[in-house]
Amino acid sequence: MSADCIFCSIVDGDIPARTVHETDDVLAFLDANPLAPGHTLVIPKAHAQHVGDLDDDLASDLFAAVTELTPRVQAAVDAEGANVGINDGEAAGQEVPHVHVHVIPRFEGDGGAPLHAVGG
Ligand code: IU
Repeated sequence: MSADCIFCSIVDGDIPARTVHETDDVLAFLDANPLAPGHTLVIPKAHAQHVGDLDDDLASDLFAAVTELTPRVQAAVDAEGANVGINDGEAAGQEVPHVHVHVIPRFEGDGGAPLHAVGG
């Protein structure tokens, strides 16, 4: 838990979120400003700012939740694919300093950019 971390407040239940999955160590909830229907964030409950701050067990638990959730999220909104990614560090666009994996459902012809469009 880190003071002033909005995602720690969500973990603690002090700020409401639409939870879609929870284990002892990981929480997944719907993004408050979704880029697509079903846009989900998967986070470690313990505060860590950068992916490099995660220990191996927590990184493994986090990715296990992502692999389990991604097809379920896609199915829930009838998506054909998903972008799964982490903005790590301010330079990469990280706005909330608590590691979170975006699972963003994608639809044929939705006009969104692929991850490899970063940097033009
Ligand atoms: P980023 O990778 O740090 O840029 O993404 C932060 C995400 O957290 C972004 O998609 C926000 O819509 C989302 N979010 C949220 O779901 N709930 C909040 O209270 C806040 C941000 I602040």
